[in-house]
Amino acid sequence: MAGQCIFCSIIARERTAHIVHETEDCLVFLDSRPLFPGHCLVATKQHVETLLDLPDPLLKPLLAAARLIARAVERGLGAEGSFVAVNNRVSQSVPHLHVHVIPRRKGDGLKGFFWPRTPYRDEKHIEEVLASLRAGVAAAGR
Ligand code: DGP
Repeated sequence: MAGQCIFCSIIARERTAHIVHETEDCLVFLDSRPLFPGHCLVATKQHVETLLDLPDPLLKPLLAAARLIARAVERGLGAEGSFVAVNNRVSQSVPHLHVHVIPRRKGDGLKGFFWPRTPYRDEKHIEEVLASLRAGVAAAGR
């Protein structure tokens, strides 16, 4: 699958991405079109198209990784909460199951399904956010 699927290519390290965290079954990386800095995608390493296709043994590992990252955005980035979402087919632009974990703050402007995209200022900004997220992952894992 790695040849055709962009997320399989990221998982195979054939395509670059800013990787936040890795577990046995999932890879967590920054969304290249973030709603807010720190917007993470938690993808299953196994190529599964939608949540509906997820094999039972991967349910817990996927949700556990999403929960870890939801904690990490609070502990690492100081988010007040998070929006955790999965698009299945409709509005799903990459047909490889991934959970969006989006840091939220009150009054951040995310209303309904109008999603303002907030690009990183530069590579340094990405590295700062990555470092904070990784620190959050370490703190959340304790
Ligand atoms: P969805 O629309 O739910 O399928 O979300 C797919 C997300 O994936 C979208 O917010 C942008 C992101 N994305 C697309 N291509 C790439 C890529 O090559 N690298 C990274 N890091 N993110 C990508």
